[in-house]
Amino acid sequence: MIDTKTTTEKTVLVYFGVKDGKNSYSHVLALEELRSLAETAGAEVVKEYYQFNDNYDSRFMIGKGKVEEIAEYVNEYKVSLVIYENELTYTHLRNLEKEIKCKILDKSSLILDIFAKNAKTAQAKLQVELAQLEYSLPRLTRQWTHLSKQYGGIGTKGPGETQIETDRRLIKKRISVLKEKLDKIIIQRQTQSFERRNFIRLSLVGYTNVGKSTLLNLLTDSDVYVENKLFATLDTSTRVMKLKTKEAVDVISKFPKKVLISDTVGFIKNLPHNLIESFKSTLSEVIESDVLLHVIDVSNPNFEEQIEVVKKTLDEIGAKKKLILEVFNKVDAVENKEILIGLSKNHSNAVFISARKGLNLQSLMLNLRNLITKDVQETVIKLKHDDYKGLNDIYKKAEVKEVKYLKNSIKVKIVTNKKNKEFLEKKN
Ligand SMILES: Nc1nc2c(ncn2[C@@H]2O[C@H](COP(=O)(O)OP(=O)(O)OP(=O)(O)O)[C@@H](O)[C@H]2O)c(=O)[nH]1
Ligand SMILES: [Mg+2]
Repeated sequence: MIDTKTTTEKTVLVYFGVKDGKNSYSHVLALEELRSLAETAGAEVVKEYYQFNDNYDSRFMIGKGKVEEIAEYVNEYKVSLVIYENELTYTHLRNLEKEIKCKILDKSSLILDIFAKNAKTAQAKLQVELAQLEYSLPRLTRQWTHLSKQYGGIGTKGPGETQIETDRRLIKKRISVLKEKLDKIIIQRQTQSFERRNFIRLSLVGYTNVGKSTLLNLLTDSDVYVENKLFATLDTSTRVMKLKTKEAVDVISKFPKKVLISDTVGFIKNLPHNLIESFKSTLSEVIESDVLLHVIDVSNPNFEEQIEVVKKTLDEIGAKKKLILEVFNKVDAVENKEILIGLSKNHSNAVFISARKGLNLQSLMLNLRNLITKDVQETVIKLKHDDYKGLNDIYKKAEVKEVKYLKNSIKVKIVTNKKNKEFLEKKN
């Protein structure tokens, strides 16, 4: 069980950067994001340290002198947690714990910790536990007292005390049990997704905290959890599109099918790989969608980098080739409107909206319609006169408009997207 009790801990952040002459400000945005993560997890950040060097220190990541400085500060101000922006190895952790007398985490374990706190459904809890165990496995040679420190993120106990006492073999066994349970969930989801074939399926994807859930609520007249915190959403919610403004309704009134929209977990730079792996079943909705709405927080000074991170993550989960509509959100929070004009020139297919204020919904629907209707096509497929299995397959994949039973063949008029059309044509 994951303990979700929260406490505030005095926390110090640390960043190491390789000197390359150009990104000497990289620490500013990186530390800002780390601070949001730490605060989301319930920490109170009291100081930030950073250092640039030609190479990282193999013992401590940052130089020994800096480590001593931090250790002194930790003692003097009774700091209970130090979080590194950089990924720490087993050796780093062991050496640092000898020097700095408090709990030490890196960004990956902090993210795992937040996921553990925010996991609500059985599936999300299983996925987080799996990721935590896999993260801990290469670090298990440490004494269990160290392990417990490493697990105990901010006010949580991690994947449970029992794991701390077990050995590597037992953890591996638990990992395989969790994987089996998750596989069953995937199979259940596949059955559900089969039932969803009669819908156009959209998924909202994007960096964390960009307004995906706010947009879902707006487009489906729902009330899913929205919060100015990172990783507020961990589970996929799927709803039927239900628009409130007449203009927007008019635009989509001629859609060939009803539209289903899914909101899902947000991405972040350096999302731990085992987290992506274990969240694959949650993200399967994204992979099966017809269109992805890539939501971008245009009011965030770092949005360009966030776009790249999202593209990279989509690539990792196998969704890069989907039809994607870029949705620049939070335009209401951008003071300098010139920025938006410049952007619209470079992203001619993008839409600029405010999900919170409901601005530009009609243009979002127009762009969506263009994208979908471009992809949806009418076609006629000819089958042998007794090929009922083929006919059944067509019903599964496409919307059937008309069936003509001729003497030697069956002619089926269908409406479907390009991918299914090609698949069915090849088959028959
Ligand atoms: N100013 C402004 N704020 C917005 C807009 N859309 C969303 N927000 C705010 O941004 C914050 C995050 O919104 P969410 O909808 O929870 O974002 P999300 O992408 O679902 O975030 P995660 O689930 O945590 O990844 C909330 O405080 C929202 O009120 C917008 O159009 N303008
Ligand atoms: Mg959300």
